[in-house]
Amino acid sequence: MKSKDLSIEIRGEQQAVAIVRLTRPAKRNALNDGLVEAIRKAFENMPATVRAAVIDGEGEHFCAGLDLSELSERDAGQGMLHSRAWHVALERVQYGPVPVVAALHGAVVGGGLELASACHIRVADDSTFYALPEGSRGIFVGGGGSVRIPRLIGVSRMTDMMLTGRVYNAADGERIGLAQYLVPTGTAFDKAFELAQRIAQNAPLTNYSLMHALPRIAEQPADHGFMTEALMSAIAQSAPEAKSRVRAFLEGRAAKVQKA
Ligand code: 1HE
Repeated sequence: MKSKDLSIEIRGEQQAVAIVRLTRPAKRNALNDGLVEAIRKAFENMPATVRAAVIDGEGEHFCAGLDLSELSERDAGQGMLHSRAWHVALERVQYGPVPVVAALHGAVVGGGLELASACHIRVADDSTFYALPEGSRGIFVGGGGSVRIPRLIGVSRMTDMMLTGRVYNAADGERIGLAQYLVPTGTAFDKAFELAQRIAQNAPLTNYSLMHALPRIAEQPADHGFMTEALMSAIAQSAPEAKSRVRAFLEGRAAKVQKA
């Protein structure tokens, strides 16, 4: 796919990992309408060989959020449609065909944090910082952040970030749940790619269940969640791939779980 602000490269064994990169470093990878649409199309049109994806940003920062130069051009109705377009694009990331690992560095702010929070795993390097400057710019989140970010860090922390402009550094971000991995500066992509390659080896149906069922079960009353879990587990275990993987373990041909 061709977009000057987004590149897609397919890598790894059996072409199983897609690298989706924001390539607008001169504007700190700020997300204009074209770039949001390119993200949507990238996840809608993943090649069939792809089993996992990494998303990262070129230059000193992951993403400076919404392209503020486009904001002044919109009236209320257009603003509503704009936000809904972000929702569709980031839903394609979260509920697309494959798990997505975000490799974070530098600024992960505003819509950049909204994009990161639509991914399944976030790997941050030590240069990462997180903020929601919408509060001080007189606007609100519009890319699904009010739904996804509280699920990572809680409503009160998000409220604080928006009311006070609080910036979390990389270590505190990992501590509160903005990222699951913290790695030395300059190594987030390598770690994310390693994780994506590992994820790509799972049975596709297991990955699909994790991406699509887990967040929905989290929204359901417990009683419904147990039922969804039972249905999902019945479907997953009935796949031939599940049978052969379990047999491989029982016959001593599959890796044991190693002590961490
Ligand atoms: C931009 C943007 C942008 C940079 N829209 N052009 N997001 C923000 O409020 C964050 C605004 N950006 C920043 O605070 C800083 O740029 C950074 C901390 C991310 C990076 O600082 P730095 O010193 O490396 O870069 P810079 O000199 O500030 O910016 C370089 C260029 O990128 C400059 O343009 P130039 O033509 O003068 O070179 C900046 O204007 C441009 N640039 N960030 C447009 N965001 C779905 S709703 C989501 C709502 C939000 O995301 S609100 C939060 C928006």
